[in-house]
Amino acid sequence: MIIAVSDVHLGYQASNRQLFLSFLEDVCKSLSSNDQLVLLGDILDFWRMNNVAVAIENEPIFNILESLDTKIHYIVGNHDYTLATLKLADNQLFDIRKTLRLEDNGIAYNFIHGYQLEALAVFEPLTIEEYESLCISLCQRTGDFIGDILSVLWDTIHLSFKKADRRQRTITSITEVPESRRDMHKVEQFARSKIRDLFLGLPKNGRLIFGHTHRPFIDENVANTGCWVSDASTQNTYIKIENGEMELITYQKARRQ
Ligand SMILES: [Mn+2]
Repeated sequence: MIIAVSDVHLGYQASNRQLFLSFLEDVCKSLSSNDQLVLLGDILDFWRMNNVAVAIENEPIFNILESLDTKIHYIVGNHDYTLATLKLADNQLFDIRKTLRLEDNGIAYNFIHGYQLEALAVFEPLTIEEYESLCISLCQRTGDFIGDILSVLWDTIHLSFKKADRRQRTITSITEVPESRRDMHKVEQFARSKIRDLFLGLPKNGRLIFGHTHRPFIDENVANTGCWVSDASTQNTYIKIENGEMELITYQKARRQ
C-alpha cells in the first residue's frame, strides 16, 4: 500500500496540525514495512517562519514519523524547497527528492509536488529553474521580505516588465495562497494531459500523483492529494494506492472511547 499526503503547511497559522498528528497516529502507525508513505511537499511551510523554528515547533510530528515501521519519502514542494539542498546521511529519516517513481500491482506512479506544473502552465516567462531559485529565497527569508518579491525578481532573475504587464500580476501572485491564485484550471488541465510527462521529464506510462493546488481530485491516470489548511474548501484528504486502485480519502478523527 502507498499513502500520499501533501500541503499540511506546518508553520502556517491555518494548518490543521492537530488533525494531521491524529492522521499519523491513526492511519500511518498501522502501515507495515512493505508499505510506503509519500510526503508530497509543502508538509512544512518555510515561507512564513524561520526554517529551524518551524522544524522545532513540529518536533512531535517528526517523532511520530521516526516511530513508523514504513518507508517514508519526502518530495519537496515550493514552501519547503530548501530541504532539497540538505546533505543527507544514508540512514536519515527519509530520502528527500523532487520526483519519485513507485510501483504498485504492476502500475507505475510518478510523484511530484506539482509546482512544476504551475510554473510551466501559468508563470511564463519564468522557467522551472528560476521559479525554484525564487522558492529558495522565499524559504530562507521571511517577514517583510515577502512584500518585496518583485525587487528580488529584478535582482536575481533580471526580469523586466513593462508597467501593467499582465505577467507581472501573475508572477507577484506566487506568494498568494492557492485559493486566491488564478488559472488553477490550467494546472489541472496540464496534469490531466498526456504530454505532461514530456515537459516534466518523467518516464511515460505512469500515473501522476501531485498536490500543490489544494484541490483534490481523482481521475483515471492522475490524482491530487489536496491539503490540510483551513483556507481550502476541501480539507484533510490523502490518496491511498492499493491493488492497482487509487482512492481519495478524507481523514476524519476516530472517536475515542
Ligand atoms: Mn505548493
